[in-house]
This record gives sequence, structure tokens and C-alpha cells, in this order.
Amino acid sequence: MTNGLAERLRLIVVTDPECGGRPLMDVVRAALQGGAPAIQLRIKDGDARPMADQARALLAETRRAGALLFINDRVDVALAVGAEGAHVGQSDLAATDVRRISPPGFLIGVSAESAELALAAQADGADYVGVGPVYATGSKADAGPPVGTERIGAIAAAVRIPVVGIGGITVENALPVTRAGAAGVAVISAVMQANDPEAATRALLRR
Ligand code: TZP
Ligand code: MG
Repeated sequence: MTNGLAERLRLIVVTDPECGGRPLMDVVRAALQGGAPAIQLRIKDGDARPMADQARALLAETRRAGALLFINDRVDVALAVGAEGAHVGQSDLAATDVRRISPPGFLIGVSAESAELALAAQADGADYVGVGPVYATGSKADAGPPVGTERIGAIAAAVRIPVVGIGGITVENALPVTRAGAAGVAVISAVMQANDPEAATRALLRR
């Protein structure tokens, strides 16, 4: 595992094209200014080439800020642009397959909603697991019912790798997620929709 990875996963700001009518890059820059240690580029059903262009532009910003860049789903895009990692779901490439085609040190996050799936992801070589939705979310139509902070605790107790909670997490309700055992939280709307994404990032990091 990468040194200090858990520390760098304490907040993952996940992008959404819906970011309050502002250019995505401005919102990401604000989040980085607020201290976001990791950004995840998430574009559902996008074409690869514009995604790679956007990823390269983001990577210039994350590198400047010393933050990690993950690409959601599209391992090919992550590898092509030289992002630090990719985040894959249960129907994307398995972590073992990602490992086979990625350079040493490439970071792999896997969505796992149960301890069983989390243990399998860990055995497959995942660097961290994303667990959610912790709370109800309007940002993912097929998110399923909230799993709650108890699930975070159960999964964190089952695996050695860091657990990152996602789904409906805000400044107000983030603390129980990390108290339950998560190394950090991943958020979309709490930063993407915030009036002041920089302040929202700082506030999340304080929790
Ligand atoms: N995976 C599980 S819940 C979710 C994803 C991508 C959406 C998180 O968005 P928000 O706005 O932080 O609830
Ligand atoms: Mg996915």
C-alpha cells in the first residue's frame, strides 16, 4: 500500500457535470484550494476522448496542488493520461485485471457494499474500498438503499485497506462516518453544489 494513502483518502471530491452552472474546472480548483487531497473524475457514459482531455486538464491542477487524481470506471483513460488511480464498480474491470495492465503503484479503488465484496476486492489487490450509499443521495439514480454507518463499521473491521464512505455525506453528517471506521469520505454534491466549494472542502476536512 502507498505510504500515507489513508491520509490522502480522508476526502475524495468526486466531480459531477452538474456543478451549479459553473465550469467544472473552477469548482475543482476551489476544492484543491480548500485542501482536497484527492479528486475523482466521474463522467457517466462519456466518450473517451473528451474524457481524456478533461482528465489531462484536471491532472495538471491536481499535480500542482499535490493531490491524487482518480478516474471513475475508465481505467483506460486513467492509464492513458497517467492519473494516480482509478475507481471501479462491481461491473467494471476487476482489480486483478486492472493490476495486470497498470504500472506499479497505480491506485485501485473498488465499490463494495458488503464485507464479502470488500474482502474480495482486497484479495484482488484493491488499495481501498468505497462503501455506500451511506445516506440517501440524489446524485446516483441506481445507488440503492442507504447502508448506514453500521455497514461502514462492519466493513472497516473486516478489511485491512482503507474504507471510504460515499453517498449523501455533508459537513453535518460526515463525522459519524469516520467515527464508524472510515478513513475518509467521498462527496459529490457537498462540494459540487456548494455556494463556496473551497469553504465546503475546508469544512469537510475539519470534520
Ligand atoms: N456512489 C454511491 S452514492 C454516490 C456514488 C457515486 C453518489 C454520491 O453523491 P453525493 O452527492 O455525495 O450524495
Ligand atoms: Mg463504476
